[in-house]
Amino acid sequence: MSKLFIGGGWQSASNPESIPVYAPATGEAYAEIARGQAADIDLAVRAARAAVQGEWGALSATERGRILVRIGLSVLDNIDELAAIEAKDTGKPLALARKDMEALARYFEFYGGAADKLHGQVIPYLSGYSVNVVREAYGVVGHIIPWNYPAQMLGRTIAPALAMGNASVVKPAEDACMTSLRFAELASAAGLPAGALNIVTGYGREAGAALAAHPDINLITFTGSPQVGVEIQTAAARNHVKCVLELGGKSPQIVFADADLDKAVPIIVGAIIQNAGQTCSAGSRLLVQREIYDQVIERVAARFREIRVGAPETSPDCGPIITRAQFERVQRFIAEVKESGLPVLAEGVLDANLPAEGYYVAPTLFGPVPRDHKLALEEVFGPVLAAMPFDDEDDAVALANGTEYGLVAAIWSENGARQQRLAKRLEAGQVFINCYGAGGGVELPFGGVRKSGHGREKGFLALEEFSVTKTVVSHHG
Ligand code: TXE
Repeated sequence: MSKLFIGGGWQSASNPESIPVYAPATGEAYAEIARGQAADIDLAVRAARAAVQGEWGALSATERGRILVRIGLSVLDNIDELAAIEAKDTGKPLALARKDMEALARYFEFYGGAADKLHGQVIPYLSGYSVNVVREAYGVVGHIIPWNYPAQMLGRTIAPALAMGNASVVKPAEDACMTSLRFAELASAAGLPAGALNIVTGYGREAGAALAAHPDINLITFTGSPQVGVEIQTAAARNHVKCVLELGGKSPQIVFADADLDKAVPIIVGAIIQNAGQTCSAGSRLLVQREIYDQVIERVAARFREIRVGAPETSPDCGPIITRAQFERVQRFIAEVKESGLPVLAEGVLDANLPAEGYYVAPTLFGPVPRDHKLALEEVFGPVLAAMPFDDEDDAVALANGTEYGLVAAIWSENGARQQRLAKRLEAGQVFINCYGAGGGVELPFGGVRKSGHGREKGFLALEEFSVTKTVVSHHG
């Protein structure tokens, strides 16, 4: 589909050139998408503005919510088709793609139901005055989303924005955007008015940069790399536009000597190999109390050796990396770590029958990783786990907080008082105790601190993030 979805229908891009789409499982180019430009972004922003000022903006919150719920149901009605598109486009296991579609539907169900439930405030004030604080849509929201969970990210960012009455212009990642295009059609058929959702495919430096710098957007949300996050925030600042940024992490999984290892070990491994490690909240650092370090490593290593890497339809534990460029980046990172002399504690085995042109990486466990090593500090965005021993609670906290990131952290311990102490001291947007990710619940506010970004998506807090208050003061005395 090399067209753009603008103003409720398909439009040709201003530039006739297209971008090839590759299947990560085989390396085959199987489709093309439009290469949107600044002119197309401008058209989409105008369509979104017209929607806010027209039919979409005139709906009540309840009516908006009802449309969102219908969109969620339509996703479920078409789940097999959408999951197949997503699995081919991203290479992720079909079962994971299906879960992503369930999450996409759930975002619309949750925010559809919530659309009319964020109420204002009445503030007691001087006699003769009444003060109401009301919540309103920002207007036009720009969404720049990545390729690792294309459908989930779409739902996460546009469902709360639409629930609050904003209109959205989405620039999906050029590496994976096929589901967002099919989704736009489904949303429109489910009753979403023209212009409320616009999708402009294209490169980040072209369409993405044009969206971030557009003077007529009121809010921009971005999930992606910290470097691009800075560029987007800088562009938005020139127009005094608010930014919500989610920029990844180097999240610690902290295992104390009193942890239930039978429960912990499979979850620890799952938290780094899910989606081939291409998850912003991947548990990429394994911090283990020294007295059980060898025991934990032995068990985690045994599981690493059993990981099955494969194409989406083979029900693997771990699929390929998204693109040739990312594949080479991850391979290079692993090679550099090996060259630095760090011991490989376990390496997954790649089946000889895997398609030769697919982007498959063997999951790798390294340790003990020195605290100042690149692998201890930098996001790999691949199935690579860095193991490190620690001595006591203070040491665990120092190590856990010792990177520039702060997205997620997990504590494995049976000691309730310790769980609470640690939860307080860890610098992260989400802390999990004796679990990790917990199903990624739509209800759970998500976002980071420091280099992981700012602003919150998911949960009820996203409704506040995507709306703005107005204080109305009237004098009647
Ligand atoms: O990200 P980019 P890339 C991290 C992860 C990964 C690294 C590079 O560490 O290895 O980033 O991935 C758009 N103006 N994450 O290169 O470039 C781009 O088109 C406006 C973490 O894919 O940040 C895409 O839609 N937009 C992460 C989106 O930004 C621009 C998920 C993300 O691409 C742009 C992905 C520009 N100048 C990568 N340049 C997470 N937090 O989950 C690019 N884009």
